[in-house]
Amino acid sequence: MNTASASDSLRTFEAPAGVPVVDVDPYTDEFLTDPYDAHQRLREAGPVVWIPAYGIYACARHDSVHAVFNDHATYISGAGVGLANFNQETPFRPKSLILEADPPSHTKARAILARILSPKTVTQIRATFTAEAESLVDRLLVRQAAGETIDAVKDLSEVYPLKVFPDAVGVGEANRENLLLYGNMIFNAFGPRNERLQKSAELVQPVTAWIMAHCQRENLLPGGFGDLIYQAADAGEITHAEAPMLVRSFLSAGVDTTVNGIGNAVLCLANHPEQYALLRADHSLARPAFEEALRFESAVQTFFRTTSKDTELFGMQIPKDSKIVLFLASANRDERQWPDPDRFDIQRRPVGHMAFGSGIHGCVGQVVARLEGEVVLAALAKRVSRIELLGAPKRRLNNTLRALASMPVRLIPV
Ligand code: OVV
Repeated sequence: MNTASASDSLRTFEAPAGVPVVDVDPYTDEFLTDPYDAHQRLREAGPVVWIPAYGIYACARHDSVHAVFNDHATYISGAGVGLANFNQETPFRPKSLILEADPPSHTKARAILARILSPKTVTQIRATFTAEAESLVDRLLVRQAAGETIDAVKDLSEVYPLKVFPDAVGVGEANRENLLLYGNMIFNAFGPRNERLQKSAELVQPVTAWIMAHCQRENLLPGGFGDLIYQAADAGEITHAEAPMLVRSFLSAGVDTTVNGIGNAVLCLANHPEQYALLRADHSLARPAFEEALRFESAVQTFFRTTSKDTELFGMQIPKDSKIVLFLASANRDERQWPDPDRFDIQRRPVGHMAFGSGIHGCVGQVVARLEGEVVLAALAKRVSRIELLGAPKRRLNNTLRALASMPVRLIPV
């Protein structure tokens, strides 16, 4: 049992010999609000450390996070990529055929999703995604001119992915905000069964049937990403029973990630006006700016692996069936990897960042995610000379995501 929370006082787990102990709880409000000092403590303690509150190993350095991601035979995903060990407890929903799977079954699912979310697809959707970003920013400027206060989260970073991604998957217009409730719950569920998960599960409960219905072929428009999954089933690549499960992966992973990737990027640019000025002067920086925002404020903060055998990692002995949490956001601020890591610098080109993971499970949707980020930032750069925060942005605390609830802004038109 490793689902105890740190508030179950005294119920901590004995440290394995020789592994540095770091007494943090990565799921408190304080940690999630500002994780960066704790990340540094975790990194300084060593490449592999022990978190007693949950009885788990942790990697917070770039080299150790990279090493675990790139040894998928030792560090498996099939026992879950959150705190829960599916070898010891039943998953709260049927396992994802791609996220919570290992080769060879993972390989088959991955090939289908990689083909659907390919660079060729991006060339086909780019013009539409660009036009939607530009028309959204135009409409925001009109509303603002009419006296409205614009919320860069509610009116931009949530609206844009909820328009373009479900359109591309082939989900109808009605009730798409259900996807936000679902994503919030899914990413909370990678953490402990705390109050945060409980509340998000209650909120999503009434819309679970809607989510599952939209994994079915009859509710997916012909030619969209969802329909393409069913075409792969028609072609015999997967069974027709597996098809809705792969559509579920689109609906789970494709919205709340980009919502917060874009939200965090806009916040970074609002907080660093000199960097926004560089983007304004050279719109081709939209893509590297989004990439740097992913490094600086990684939307997905953590994923776990489980050891498939007794192993050794950076000199530390780790027994079979141990859980290891990987702090992607900390790897992305590792001073051993990045010069001046706490500086947001859109000219950096942070190749090798861990925000999309690495190895065989590296984000299969990353070309679409990057497209969304790029075209939103480029649309802002074209039409907005400055982004002013009108008040403190509010976070939406999530066990896994670095998420925002609201960000009132003034967009100064060009
Ligand atoms: C990367 C990711 C996050 C959440 C859910 C899934 C994948 C899935 O495959 O369901």
